[in-house]
Amino acid sequence: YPVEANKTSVTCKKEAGIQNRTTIIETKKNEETFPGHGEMEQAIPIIKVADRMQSILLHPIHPEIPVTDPDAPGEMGKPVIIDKDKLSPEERYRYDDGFKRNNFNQYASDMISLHRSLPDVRDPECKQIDYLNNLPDASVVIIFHNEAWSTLLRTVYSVLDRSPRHLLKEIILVDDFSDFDHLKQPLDEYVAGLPKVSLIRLTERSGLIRARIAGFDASTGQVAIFLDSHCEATEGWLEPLLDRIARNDSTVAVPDVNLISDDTLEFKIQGCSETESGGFSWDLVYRWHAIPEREHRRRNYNNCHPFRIPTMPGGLFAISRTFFERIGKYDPGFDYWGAENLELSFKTWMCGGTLETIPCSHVGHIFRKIIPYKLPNWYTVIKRNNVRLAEVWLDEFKEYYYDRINHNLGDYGDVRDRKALRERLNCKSFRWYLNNIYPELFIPSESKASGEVRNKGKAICADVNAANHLQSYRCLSGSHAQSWFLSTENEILRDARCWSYEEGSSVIELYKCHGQHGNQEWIYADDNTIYNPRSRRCLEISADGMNITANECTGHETQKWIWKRGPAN
Ligand code: LR7
Ligand code: MN
Repeated sequence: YPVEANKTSVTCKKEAGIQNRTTIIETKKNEETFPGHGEMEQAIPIIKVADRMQSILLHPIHPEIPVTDPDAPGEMGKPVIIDKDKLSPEERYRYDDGFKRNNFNQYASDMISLHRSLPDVRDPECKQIDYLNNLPDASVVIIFHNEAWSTLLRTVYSVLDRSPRHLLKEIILVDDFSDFDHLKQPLDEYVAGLPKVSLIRLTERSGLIRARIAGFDASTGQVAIFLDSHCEATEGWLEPLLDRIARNDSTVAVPDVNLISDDTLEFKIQGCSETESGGFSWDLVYRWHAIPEREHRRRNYNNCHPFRIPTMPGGLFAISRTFFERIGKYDPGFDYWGAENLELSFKTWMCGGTLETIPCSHVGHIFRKIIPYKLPNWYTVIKRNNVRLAEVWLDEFKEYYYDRINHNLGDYGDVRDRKALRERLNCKSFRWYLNNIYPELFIPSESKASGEVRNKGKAICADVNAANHLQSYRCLSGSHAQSWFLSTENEILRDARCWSYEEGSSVIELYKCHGQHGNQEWIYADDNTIYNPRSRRCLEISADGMNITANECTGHETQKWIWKRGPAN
């Protein structure tokens, strides 16, 4: 690690790596094999192939850190492309098994060095910034449940290799009661040999929220930084986060998250949050959206400057120990997964803090479509967490969420402690949060019309199919799939997804609302037509009642629509 953090130590690895290419100091064999990997023993042949390519080079800045061969798989964040058909039956089994266990390509991950190099994705301006000299130190808390060996250890090494020594107090791994063999004794032994790393074992499955609390409670750094167990921190990731907290200890700092492909492990330069802000919809799902103009203006259109976000994705952030304690960490009643990111976001803002994304700090995260591990019942778990969240923080706005769950709250336990905490902290109202921090959020009561959209002639409603296209379906009163809102901006939407006319077709797609009118503007006229001015098309049901599309306006009955609650009735 660097002995001291100063601007010049944060050199672009790409250039430096090339300069030092020839400085081979030793060739370590099996540096990164899976120690005692049990039933995963078959992994070793492939790892050896990777090792053979990994002549260990001298790190350009910190000679004690091994640098891998620039041509080894995945170096510089390049994709690992595997032709599955060319694999032997055993290898193909390993490939499929790895995917099944993780919902990402473990086989590809296992081929990549645990110290792989990454592109320097920072804006050049980031390297000119002077960070404070006496930054607080950080404890990095990495929680995991049944994580793959290579992704977990690559997360750890990315932090060890790329954090200034004096700023990294420790790394705390928290095992949330995993049952994979490689995470048992082999991990104990491996971690024993790593500097600054310790491992906590939870004795029952606690879920990610209580696992993070346990990791935090065991940590001692002035700042706690939480990471998922399949991340890769990039050069210079740490200082920008700590700097914000050093300047204001109630700032919660979120790095700019780069996408790592679940298939090729490619480290994508265009991360999803690169230019995006965070919000939520009334089903209490986190949503990405464009940084609003008011925020661009506030920071003088400087893309390197931190920007304020109404909510955070949840997995990756830095927070001061005192602030996290003051605002009551997380609700320890949250089980398994979900709601904690919105809870922390709401209370940060409502109880006197600031939540922002730091564009100069980049950390990669493997995004997967579906989580691979077991939850007792996905819907019930998330609903329970969300109801706890709504009861404590949403005030009268909780009813919008309850509409989404048919007012069937279920057993959500006791939230009196959490309400008392909010009282004690004297936090502001949710209305204040919406007005001041998230004015872009669509408020259902402000809609011009809502409910089902029924064709006047036929008793058929606007519904949505699996491809996210509008379809016709018999009206099912009260079904969420048929429940829409007409906003004051003339969007027709639900859960941050707007009816979007697809240029060059007649299909209407349900797509992220962009707030720019155009293909998402629908005028509900006095003659009961629903009209998109840009395409000059009207919503129409086909003569046989089978399809809903946007076509040339004719004024026929097939183009007349009645809102359940709306201006026309
Ligand atoms: O029961 C569990 N116990 C755990 O320890 C379930 C999960 N976990 C661990 C798991 O191993 C992982 O390290 O918790 C972490 C998060 O679980 P993931 O990776 O399966 O979740 P995710 O990345 O799909 O989910 C996102 O939303 C979650 C809501 O509760 C959490 O906030 C996750 O941290 C969050 N991930 C991110 O925000 C990653 C960055 C996205 C961006 C940008
Ligand atoms: Mn994750």
